[in-house]
Amino acid sequence: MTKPIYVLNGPNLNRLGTREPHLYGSTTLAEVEAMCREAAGHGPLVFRQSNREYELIDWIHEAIDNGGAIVINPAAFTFTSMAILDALKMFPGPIIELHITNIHRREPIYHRSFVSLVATAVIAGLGPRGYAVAVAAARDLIDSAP
Ligand code: DHK
Repeated sequence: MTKPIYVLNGPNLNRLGTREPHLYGSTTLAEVEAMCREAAGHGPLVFRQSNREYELIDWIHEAIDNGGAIVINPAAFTFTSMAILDALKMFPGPIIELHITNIHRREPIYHRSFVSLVATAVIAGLGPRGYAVAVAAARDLIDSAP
């Protein structure tokens, strides 16, 4: 049984489509989910968003027990949450950190990611299409694992 890719999204991403479109574009979160499911092909995929840190941590724990890979856009928790970092440290599979924007080209407050300390890879600045790239890469990493 192929383990699912967990695509987890942090705070305010539920507002994609109307949230600062000059930064995040006009693609909605539902459209991002559809892009992820298409990129996953017939593979299982869990796609969730929360504005609550504890929920993201609970879902990471679920992925620890059931998931094959994590694609995570922690949004603002990227820069603040040691709790999410500590949870991700327990995950045995590949972790791809995903940001719609190039966080390194933004204000300095966006330059230091806790999640990058544990991520297998970081994708930042591709816009919403970055999710599809991340899911396809996660699928390959799962399939090529020894
Ligand atoms: C999304 C957010 O909500 C911001 O807090 C991050 C990230 C950037 C993104 O580019 O997807 O700073």
